[in-house]
Amino acid sequence: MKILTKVPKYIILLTFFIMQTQQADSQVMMQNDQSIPDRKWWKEAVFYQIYPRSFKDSNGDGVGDIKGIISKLDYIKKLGVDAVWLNPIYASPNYDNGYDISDYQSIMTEFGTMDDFNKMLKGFHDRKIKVIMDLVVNHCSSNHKWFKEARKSRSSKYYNYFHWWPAENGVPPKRISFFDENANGWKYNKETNSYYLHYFAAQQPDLNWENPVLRQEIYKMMRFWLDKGIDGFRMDAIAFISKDIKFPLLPPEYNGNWAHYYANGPFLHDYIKEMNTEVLSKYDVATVAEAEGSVEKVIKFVDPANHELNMAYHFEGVELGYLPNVYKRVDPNGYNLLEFKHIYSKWDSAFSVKGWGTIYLGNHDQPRMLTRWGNDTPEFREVSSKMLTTFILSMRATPYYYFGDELGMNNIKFDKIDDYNDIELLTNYMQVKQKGGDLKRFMEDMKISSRDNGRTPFQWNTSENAGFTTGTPWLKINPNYKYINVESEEADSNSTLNYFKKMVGLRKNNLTLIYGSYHMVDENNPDVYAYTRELNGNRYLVVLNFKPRVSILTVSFKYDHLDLEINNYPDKPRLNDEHELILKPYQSVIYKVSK
Ligand code: ISL
Ligand code: CA
Repeated sequence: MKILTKVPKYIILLTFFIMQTQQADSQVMMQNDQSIPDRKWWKEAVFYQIYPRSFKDSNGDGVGDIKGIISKLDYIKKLGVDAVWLNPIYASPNYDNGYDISDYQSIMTEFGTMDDFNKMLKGFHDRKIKVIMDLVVNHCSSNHKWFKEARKSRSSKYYNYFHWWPAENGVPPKRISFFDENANGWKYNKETNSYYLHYFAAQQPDLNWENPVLRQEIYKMMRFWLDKGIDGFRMDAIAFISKDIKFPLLPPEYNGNWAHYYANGPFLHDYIKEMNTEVLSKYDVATVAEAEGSVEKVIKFVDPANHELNMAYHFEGVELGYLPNVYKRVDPNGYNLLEFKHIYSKWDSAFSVKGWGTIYLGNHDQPRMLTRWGNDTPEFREVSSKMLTTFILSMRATPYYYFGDELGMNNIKFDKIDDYNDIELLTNYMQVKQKGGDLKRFMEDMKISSRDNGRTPFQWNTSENAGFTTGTPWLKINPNYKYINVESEEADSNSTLNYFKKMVGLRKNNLTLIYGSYHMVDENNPDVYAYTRELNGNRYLVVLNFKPRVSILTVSFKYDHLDLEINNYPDKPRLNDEHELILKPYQSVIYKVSK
């Protein structure tokens, strides 16, 4: 105090000023850190996936639509997310809910008009939210003009837009369809006396990428959307576009895993490179591949040296815990957390060398993440949902967060087959039935794994039909909307919704959580997934208890060096003298490590 009084006032003020500026500088430097190579908006963004059919219905027909999305733009903005991915909104007869496109350049009648689309895009952009759209070009709809013409005659100029097997060559070599009640990937077409290929439903004929004219049509269509100002594409089933068109017999080693055989065909990367040269390289947009297969195969899409796409997602994580050779039957013993940790660490390290990854647990092809990876019983619903959110938003990869997961929505678990809508489920049901299989068992399995669990309408409030529609919803609404809904959760500071917003804020304000290196802590711990994220001297410790019981993590940090940033419980975990951090069931915390 004495010394201070002797120092002239202006020096004190100056010192104070310098200290303030330094502090501010270090914060700005943190955000504009030059030492991070290759910063990109799409690496730093949190993506929010919207399944438009189930988000918000504006006209009472029971189907979500674009005007519905427009009416909820402020909700999306308040989440703090930077970008949205919209599932297909193009004209479609909806055998596979928009993944069967009959006109790539018009809007599905049920969803609205091009004018609505333009307004929606502007609405997002006015709020500084980017929009990426689904690009579904492995197949189109059998109602597309191309296919309607092609199937009339072998001499149609569109015939060669598709893959055919002439009947004079006999029955085509076996190809299994993912969505066909006879599991047959070929369908006979009388007018041309040939079979067309469909890896997905018979209403989804595969496009022939060998044909350069078809490829140019696709590129033209992509430019149409990019010129409108959309910010990128999520490329559906993109690994399947190139095929061995000699259609050899299926190698026996792929028995049960046709997807691996069908994917990554001989010219796949030539086509994507061409797409990049002709279209993508001309725009500053984000692209994400729905990839398939091993690290080596997936990495090819995103290796910057290849000039193809920006990001890819893998299936290894979400496929964990299914029993082999049975259709999507979750192992009753649950999944092994050590394997889970191993898979996500493996992919993190692959993408840390080349390209950039994505992280997700839920999407429109998955059941609700809470039911599948957390615990949807009343006791653990909220904590386990927050724990999974913490995981998705603290990894080194772009998060693709599925709408409704921020509310802690869970599987609806239908009892009756009539309640289901999904073509995949319905065709699988028929297959089990035809083979005289155990339908009861199938229905039980589907309560956990079916895609419709992730597609039930969004829960806005406690009014009838959850405020989603004034009509009859296209798919039943989970009756728990009475307490799991936006309105109730906005009012509750402790809700999963408010936790999500907080976690988004934490990620976005810390480049360390985006770009920082990743190292597992107590790697062989079978109950707790913990890792550090570190960048330029900043370090975070993420701790996730994946179990419905008290679990212990061994750490080497001193407790007074750990500053709590976020916690899904009111109580802090206790650290004992044995360096053990004691976590409540599903407890998740993030600490800033100060030394
Ligand atoms: O959903 C799956 C398994 O349940 C996957 O095998 C899925 O079919 C595959 O990932 C391709 O998915 C994409 O294309 C399909 C469509 O049904 C999916 O919704 C889409 O994400 C066909 O267009
Ligand atoms: Ca509607």
